[in-house]
Formats: sequence, structure tokens, C-alpha cells
Amino acid sequence: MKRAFVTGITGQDGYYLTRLLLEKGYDVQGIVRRTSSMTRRRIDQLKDEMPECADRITMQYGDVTDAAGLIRVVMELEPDEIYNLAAQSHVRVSFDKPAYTQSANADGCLNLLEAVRLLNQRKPVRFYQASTSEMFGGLPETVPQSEQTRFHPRSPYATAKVAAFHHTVNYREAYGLFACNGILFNHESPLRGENFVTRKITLAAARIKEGLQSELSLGNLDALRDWGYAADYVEAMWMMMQQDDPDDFVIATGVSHSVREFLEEAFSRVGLDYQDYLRIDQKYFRPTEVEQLCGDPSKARDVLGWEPKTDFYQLVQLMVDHDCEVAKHERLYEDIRGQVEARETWR
Ligand code: NAP
Ligand code: F7E
Repeated sequence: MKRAFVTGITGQDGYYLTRLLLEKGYDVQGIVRRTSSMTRRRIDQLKDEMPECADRITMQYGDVTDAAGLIRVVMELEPDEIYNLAAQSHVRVSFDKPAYTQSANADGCLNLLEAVRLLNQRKPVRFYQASTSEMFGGLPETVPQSEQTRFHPRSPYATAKVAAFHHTVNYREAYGLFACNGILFNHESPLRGENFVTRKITLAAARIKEGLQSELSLGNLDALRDWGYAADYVEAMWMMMQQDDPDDFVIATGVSHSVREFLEEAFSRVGLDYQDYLRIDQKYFRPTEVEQLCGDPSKARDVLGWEPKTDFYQLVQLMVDHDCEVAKHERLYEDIRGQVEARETWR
């Protein structure tokens, strides 16, 4: 049985990658940060969905900023494949927390690469780094962005990811490690964090429809993104790790849409006009914006045989459907709470 070690296992991609690895028969080991309240909601959901595989997921406390801890865990577990998904992944937040973002996203990768280098002296191990289209910076003249496009990072998040990208390439060249970068464009799902724009929109549409929310505050609606489905994208991560030689790949759909289009599409699916509920709030604008991302995934198609299976419209639909169910449950809960409160007032 192959063993994978996944950092960032509690995040969106952590859920989808772990699901894929379990389906492929892997033993999956992950680290979680110690927090005062539990962050394992997605992995608990996965264990409920795949009870027959639950004993093949193991988690222990760990943090990518703790180099000594990482070396201990990696040397103890001796995984065959390591996926570094851990990051402070919110671009807007990175402007407020630049040093922490650098520490988690750049130094965290370097810490893990050191552990990989040590383990590789004992047994072969493969390393995946979660790189990002944010590294390109989205200047309109660079569209479509491919593996050849020059990096022009426009946030502390992106500058840290550029450093991690180069650390990964450098460890591959200097020490002959099997280390690869997946340069993934935006990928979303019903398990996307609620403060990323797609999920913020689909949850708002569903909640407004149920009478649980009255307006939606957003920032820049003109930014263009190449949005894909997270379940498709984790397959590309795994495929990169099965190649004979390590390399870097752009993973994208090749089609982009604006935030405004996503908004229109999501609200129309629940029979609403977004303009009746929208408020523009300056606090959601970024000091420097990434205007236009649209990837060229031809290398991934030709070398890996990877292609996206889900288009923009299917993605919006599956997110809206999921969040309508969430909102219906919230509504039910509100109704029950209202009845309990009414009874307590009466007493
Ligand atoms: P996410 O949902 O925000 O998950 C991030 C994960 O990293 C969470 O499990 C988080 O743990 C963990 N983490 C954060 N800081 C950590 C630290 N210091 N030590 C250990 N774990 C830490 O992000 P995602 O969307 O799944 O993305 C996965 C990776 O791909 C990230 O590196 C992201 O930057 C990159 N990426 C994402 C996209 C995208 O569109 N989704 C595109 C390109 C690249 P908690 O649960 O405790 O917060
Ligand atoms: O913003 C605009 C915002 O935060 C998308 C991360 O996974 O993908 C993600 O980064 C666009 C931006 O994603 C709001 O200005 C408008 O232009 O959903 P987002 P992101 O910044 O593209 C990349 C590939 C990653 O690597 C990252 O980890 O939407 N926008 N109004 C807004 N964005 C947010 N979050 N909230 C708003 O209210």
C-alpha cells in the first residue's frame, strides 16, 4: 500500500485529494494545526462518506512553520508521496498578514523540502508543491498564461508562492529530487472556503432566496478568472506525481469569466436579479488586483492526458445546488429556534 503525506489536509483541496488517494488504495497521513476549535469538518465529512476507508486516514498535529516537527514526522512516516497544500491561501488577507503569509507559504515549503531531502537519502520520495496562477499577476498582455509566462506577483501571497516555486525547482536540480509544481488556476467546489468570491456568491444567492440574508457586499466585479472544479484538479496533482520525470504543469480550463458573470449566473439559477441585492464595499478591493487569468493547459493535456471534466456553468450549478440545501437546513434551524424562543417567551 502506498503512503501519502498531505499538508493542508483540512482545506478544500485536502478533502478532494484525500478522497482520490483513498479511492486509489493509499494510506493517507496528514497534519493539522492545533486550534481551540476543530477545523476537521471536511475530513470528518469524508470519513462519513467513505466509512470503509476511515482507518486509512491518520492525522496528527503539525505546522509547516515548525521545521523540526516536519522533519520528525516525515522521517517517522516515510511516505512515498508528499503533497504540500498548506498555505495562508487568501490573497486579500495576505496584504494584512504579509510576514505570516511568507512564513507559511514560502518558508513552509522550504522546511518540507529539507525533510524530503533527508528522507530521500533513505528511500525514494516524491514531492508536490501547490503553486498558483497568482504568480503570473494577470496582466492582460500575458493571456493565455502557460509554463513559459514570466512571473509578476502582485500580492504577498503571490510573492511567497513564487519563492516556493523556485525552492521546489532548485531542490529538483540541486539534489535530483522528484519535485514538481502544479500551477493551478482557481478551482472551486461546494467545499470552498466561504470568504472566496464564488462560495460567497453561491451561499448569498441561496440564503437570500430563503429569506436568511438581505444583501451581498462585494469588491471588484470586473476581474476575470479561469474557474475549474477542485475534484478535477486534484486528479492532475496525482497524475504529475506518477510521471517518469518530475516537471511543472499549468492546470486550467482555458476559459475565463468575470466575477460579475459568476454573480449573474448564480443568482439567475435561483430566480433572482443580483442587482437588487448587491452592495459594493471598498474593503473587498485589493491594493493591486490580478485583472485577467486564463490558463493554457495544453502541456497537461499532451503530457499527462489531463483535461477538465466540468465547465463554468456546471460548476456554478453544482455549487448553487449544494448551497440551496445548506440554506434550507439553516432555515429549518431558524424556524425551530424561533418556535423554541416563542415557547420560552410564553412561559
Ligand atoms: P484552503 O482551503 O485555504 O486550505 C489551506 C490548508 O492549509 C488548510 O488545511 C489549512 O489549515 C492549512 N494551513 C494553513 N496554514 C498552515 C500552516 N502554517 N501549517 C499547516 N497547515 C496550514 O486552500 P485550498 O483551496 O485547499 O488550496 C490548497 C493549496 O493550493 C494552497 O496552498 C493554495 O494556496 C493553493 N492553490 C489553491 C488554488 C485554488 O483556487 N483553490 C489555486 C492555486 C493554488 P486550517 O484548516 O487549520 O486553516
Ligand atoms: O477572488 C474579486 C477579487 O478571493 C477572486 C485563491 O484560492 O485563487 C484564489 O485567489 C476575484 C478577485 O480568489 C470579492 O478581487 C470581488 O479578483 O475568490 P478570490 P483569488 O484571489 O483569485 C488563486 C488561484 C489562489 O491561488 C488563491 O489561493 O474576486 N472579488 N469581490 C472578491 N474576492 C473575495 N474574496 N471577496 C469579495 O467580496
